[in-house]
Amino acid sequence: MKKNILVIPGDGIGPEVTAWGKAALEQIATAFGHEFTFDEALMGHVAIEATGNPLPDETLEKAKKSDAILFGAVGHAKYDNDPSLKVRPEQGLLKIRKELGLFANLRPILLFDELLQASSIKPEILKGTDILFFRELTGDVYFGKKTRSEDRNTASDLMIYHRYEVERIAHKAYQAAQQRNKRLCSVDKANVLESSRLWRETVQEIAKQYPDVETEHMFIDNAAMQLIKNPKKFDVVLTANLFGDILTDEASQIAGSMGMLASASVGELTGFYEPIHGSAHDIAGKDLANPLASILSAALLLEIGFGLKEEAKLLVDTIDQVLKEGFRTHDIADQSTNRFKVLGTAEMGKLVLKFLSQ
Ligand code: GGG
Repeated sequence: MKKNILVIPGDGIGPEVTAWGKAALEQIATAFGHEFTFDEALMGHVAIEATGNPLPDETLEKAKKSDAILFGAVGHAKYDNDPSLKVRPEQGLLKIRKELGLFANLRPILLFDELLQASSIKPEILKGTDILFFRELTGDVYFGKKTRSEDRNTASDLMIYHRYEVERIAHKAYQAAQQRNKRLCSVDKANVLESSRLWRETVQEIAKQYPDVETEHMFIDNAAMQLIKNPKKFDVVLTANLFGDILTDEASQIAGSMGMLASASVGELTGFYEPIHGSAHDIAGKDLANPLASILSAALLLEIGFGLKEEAKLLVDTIDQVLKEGFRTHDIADQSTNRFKVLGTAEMGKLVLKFLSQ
């Protein structure tokens, strides 16, 4: 198979981890006889520094022409500490999602048995958990009108959803549920928010087309609690942009760490694959980041982007093997025991490639 992949490393730990996602794709291409060519582009703080724009036109053009995008992260401490800055790294990410029509962000909560102990939740509660989140990506407060009063003392972000936005992601989530355990939980705040009432009534309509899937509606506050109390109750979770962002960070603790979760954003144009973690600038350049979420993002790119199931499974199985042999990055190493061999970013990346070639 011949494919052209655009790599956007971004900011902070983005470049450190994306290097290993890309290396894994190169090794898979060699092993299976595929021809993957790679190009690179700027986005986020690095793009602002180089061009003044968090999403340069050149990046967007390359993105539209490529067959898949492997992305790292955006963000920088400078902007976190100064909310008055108008041009911000995250604007690049939001704009590329909008421009590529990437309305569905799939976030699998993949729990490796070896990492049951890495979570602060009891292993017996976690074991067997397998959740696929569908986070809506082109609506909500992210894209609604933002205002600030003249005296700067009042601010608003408009939470806005259109019926078609809910419909299109609901179809994708139901279709995924049909291929899994046929259970879908739609998460909203319909007791308070009008946009959530539209969300719920739209999902109720779409549900009629999927009678084989059991539908449940849950308020976000209850979902946040159930995720910790009884994560096995979930199969496919369908939710809005902001709720999905928050719930999946919470769910990363089921998988052991933010450094273990990958995501796939799909929609109208090129698919976009990235770890769910941000730029983590506090650990950038220190060889402390976990490259496994980027390698798992590469696996999603192969499976969802190119339909290469066997290749994707090999990457996931290889990570499982590495973990079974006791290798860990700092974020997933249980500090109370010296049972594990704790590795830096580069050592972990190299080890995955070594196991992959065996
Ligand atoms: N790899 C994910 C990433 O870079 N996240 C940073 C971020 O600002 N994301 C905005 C959002 O998805 O809500």
